[in-house]
Amino acid sequence: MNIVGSGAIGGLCAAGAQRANLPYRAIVREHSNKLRFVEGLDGTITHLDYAEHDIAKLGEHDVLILPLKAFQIGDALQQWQKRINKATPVILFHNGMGGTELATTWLPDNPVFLATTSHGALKLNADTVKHTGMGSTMLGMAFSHPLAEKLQPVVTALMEACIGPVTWREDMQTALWQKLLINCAINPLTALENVKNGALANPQYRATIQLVCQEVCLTAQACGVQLDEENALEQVLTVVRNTAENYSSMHQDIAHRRPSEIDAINGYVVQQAQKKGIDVPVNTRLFLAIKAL
Ligand code: KPL
Repeated sequence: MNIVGSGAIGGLCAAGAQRANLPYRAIVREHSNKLRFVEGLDGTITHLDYAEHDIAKLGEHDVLILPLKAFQIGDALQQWQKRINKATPVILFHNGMGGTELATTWLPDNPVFLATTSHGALKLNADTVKHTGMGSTMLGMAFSHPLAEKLQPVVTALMEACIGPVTWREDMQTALWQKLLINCAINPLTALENVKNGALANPQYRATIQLVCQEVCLTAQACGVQLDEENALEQVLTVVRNTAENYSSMHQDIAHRRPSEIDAINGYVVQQAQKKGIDVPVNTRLFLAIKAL
């Protein structure tokens, strides 16, 4: 198993693999630091192992996991395309939407999986990640593939060890919209207000979160995806509570003056809503506010 990048979620995956004694290779992107330590929810520290030399090409028994930012996936796929076999399973693991389209463009022949998680994880510094909140991971195919049936149990078991519990989703697009809803509500608000996720439980944010939920549900429905509107607010608040001690990834990106995933999160909703002629004023306001930073 090959895990690319030094992000917080990649760190959780590598630590999970190491604790389960699964062979893995942590691959650092150019100009990035190596992650060294991952602090678990129980405070135990996992020291990550690094392959000393790079691999030339991945085969069909290698799995490639790309836990990257949404805007890094296109470049990564373009680069990895030349270094993998057509049968190498690839797992795209990012917030927001766009993974299916990128996989269709760059890896149309490979079995490509999509993963999304509600675990909270935070980079404390360049070499340390802390697991800050329990969540779960959804896994499904980006598009149908002849190897899907054979690979599903293998990839699910790997991901279960890395970042479980894992639910296999035949309706992955619905799972992605469910996670999109959560990111649309939590990420920009925590970044703009400079607060941890837990602060959003405060009643002062309730009306905004409720409106974000309504707008995302309406847009999803127009795109052919049925979200559970009645429970949408409660789903967001559950993640707020479970990851109360986390700073969201967008909070961290803005705080460290890095590019954020806003285009793939609220930006995606605004774009889809525009296409369908739906007004999404609150998502638009949050999108523009983050863009203006
Ligand atoms: O996905 C997340 C993120 O920060 O991007 C959540 C689940 C909201 C955890 O912070």
